[in-house]
Amino acid sequence: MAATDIARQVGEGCRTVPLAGHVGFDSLPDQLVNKSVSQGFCFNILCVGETGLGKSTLMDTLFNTKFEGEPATHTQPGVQLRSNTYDLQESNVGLKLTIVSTVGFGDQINKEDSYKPIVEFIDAQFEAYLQEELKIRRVLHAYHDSRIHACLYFIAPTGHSLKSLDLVTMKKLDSKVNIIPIIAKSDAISKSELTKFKIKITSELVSNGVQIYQFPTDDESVAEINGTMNAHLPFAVIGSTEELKIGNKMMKARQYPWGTVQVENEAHCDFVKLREMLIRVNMEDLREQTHSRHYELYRRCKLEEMGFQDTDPDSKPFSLQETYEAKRNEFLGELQKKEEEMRQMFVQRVKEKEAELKEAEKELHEKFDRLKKLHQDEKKKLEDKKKSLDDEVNAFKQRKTAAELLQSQSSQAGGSQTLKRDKEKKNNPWLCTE
Ligand SMILES: Nc1nc2c(ncn2[C@@H]2O[C@H](COP(=O)(O)OP(=O)(O)O)[C@@H](O)[C@H]2O)c(=O)[nH]1
Ligand SMILES: [Mg+2]
Repeated sequence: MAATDIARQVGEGCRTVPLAGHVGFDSLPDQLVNKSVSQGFCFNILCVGETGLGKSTLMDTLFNTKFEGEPATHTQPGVQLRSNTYDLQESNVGLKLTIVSTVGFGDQINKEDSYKPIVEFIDAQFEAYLQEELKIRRVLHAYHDSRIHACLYFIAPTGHSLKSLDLVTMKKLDSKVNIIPIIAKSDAISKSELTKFKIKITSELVSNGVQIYQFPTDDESVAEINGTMNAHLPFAVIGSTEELKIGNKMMKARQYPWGTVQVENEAHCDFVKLREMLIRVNMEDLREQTHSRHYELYRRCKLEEMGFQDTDPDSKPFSLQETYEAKRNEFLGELQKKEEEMRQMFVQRVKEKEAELKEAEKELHEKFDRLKKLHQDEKKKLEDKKKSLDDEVNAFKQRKTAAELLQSQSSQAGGSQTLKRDKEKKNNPWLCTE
């Protein structure tokens, strides 16, 4: 249902009645102011820009103080975000101010991923807020909201055009944060060059589809000034904490051999315009836009990613409970599917192992049979050899017996012949026996 329809319905059942006397609810705005003042406010600024472009100096100049911090070096291996929170007090209004600055931005040879730590930082603050919101016991009034309300993007005063690093970074950030582009150290650029540079930057932002923050013109009280200031973007600023006596007044200025540039002189730079727009006129709108536009987008994408929806596929309202149950059923279904898959896999693995074992057993049997046969063959060969040896032994024995017999016979025969010969010798001594 559209918001206007709801408004009409509420209006239809509602009658306007006059009051006979003072009731007191006209003090509601005052009550709100008092409550807000007692709670205090918080504002978080992100300064994105190359090292040495005057980020820290501008913050000191804007808030008329000296925030501590060492100047960053150009030797950082990557981009880091340095965050500091300060408690400031003006009249009876307390402000918890967080200044986040990019350290090492633009100092690497490969600048391809320079925007990533910035995007991650912004998302991390949204995520922390979302987690607080989703808690069962949430304490949002006491929660330190660290979401970035304004991103001051420092452009180098080259007078040429935007660097690709600037365009890529701003493009990546524009749906997450209110970008206010500013030309840093604008005392380094001449008046005519500055006018051309502003036009060039604006046209490049438009042609690359970079959405920068527009000061709101829907509130009548600020519509005129905001409308005029939108035309002055990007603001050309100068920062300085040095105070010089100009006339009979102490003023923030930068002194050069050829003259003095006054930070708060609108003829010299847009510093006053920036301070006016950022702090004095639109601080609340920047906070509001952060919550209702950028955080809302992050929250929506995140919840959709988690599977939450407002309507079902037939565009009927879908409650959180239904979404939860649908998700739970989907999860249980997936779990069951996974379980079944694992069971199947297990059975398959067991089968494979069984087949492997069977194969190994078969191979073992075959090996055993082979060895058994080899053994039998060997045994047979040995038996044959033994038999042939036995035969040989027997034959030898037979031959030996026969030889012995023959020898004994021949020795017997030899003995009778000797007797015969002795006899003959006796009868005939001249007989030669040999
Ligand atoms: N010319 C000029 N110099 C500036 C301006 N703002 C700061 N600086 C000088 O630039 C140098 C670096 O400034 P710093 O604030 O540390 O830069 P950061 O690294 O971006 O924080 C310092 O010497 C400042 O005095 C400016 O608007 N114009
Ligand atoms: Mg610095």
